Amino acid sequence: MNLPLFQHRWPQRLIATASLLLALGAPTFAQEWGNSLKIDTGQFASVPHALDISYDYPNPGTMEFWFKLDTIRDINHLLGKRHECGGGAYLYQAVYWNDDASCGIWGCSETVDFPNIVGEWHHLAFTFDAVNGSTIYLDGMPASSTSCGVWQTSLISDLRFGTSGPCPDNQSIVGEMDEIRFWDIVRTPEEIFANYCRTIAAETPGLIGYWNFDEAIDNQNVYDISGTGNDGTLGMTTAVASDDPTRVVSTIDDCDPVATESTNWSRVKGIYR
Ligand SMILES: [Ca+2]
Ligand SMILES: [Ca+2]
Repeated sequence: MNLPLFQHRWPQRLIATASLLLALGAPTFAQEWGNSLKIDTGQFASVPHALDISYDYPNPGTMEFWFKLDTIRDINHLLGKRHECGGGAYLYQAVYWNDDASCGIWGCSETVDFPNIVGEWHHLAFTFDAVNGSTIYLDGMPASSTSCGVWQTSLISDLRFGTSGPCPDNQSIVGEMDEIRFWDIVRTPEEIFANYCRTIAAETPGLIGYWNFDEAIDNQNVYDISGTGNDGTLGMTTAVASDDPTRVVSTIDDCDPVATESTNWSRVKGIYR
């Protein structure tokens, strides 16, 4: 009896896929991303000031995270540690505006142009080093590099996700964030590419902040699972309030680093044009 076509093909495909995975190391095509943080106007998560996530000059570092914007505003603050809104009153920030994504630590900033991203998940990574400069990565690929100037020290303010310091409500994002990781080392291009499509072990060396928002839906705490202990809250406090984002099932479900590389910035779903 002839088997249906798919029953013939699947074993071959599985063998081919397994061979490909072995050849490539261990890329991950499908991940369990748990929950993400869904942020609406005037909502954010807040992590109290701590020296180990301050990146005082000249400490090097890497920041990376996933985000999705459901509405594009003039200014969309993704995260930031700043004490005033506007000017250079920040220690570090990430923002999407004017069809560009920018990541910067004061004195050291990178921008990548990528328009038309409504409703799409993207990954940004930013590395900085007083000697070797900074680089921004979009969806695992380096996009821009430059040298760094001297940046701030001793700036005391909350770290916020979904907005930046006391910036007005109309500059917070309307969308989602997930899988925010801070490092006290400059991750290499190979490390960023190999890991942006996967969750990682909390004890990975150099990891100093890891917020994955996988707590229970009604938990007001935003735990730093890196072991550094920089836990935050939904909104300003653990009280239920209108500044609280909500948790939803994360939909980062199509990440494919092999496709990203092989098509050179053109992902499977045509995200990067
Ligand atoms: Ca998550
Ligand atoms: Ca709250």
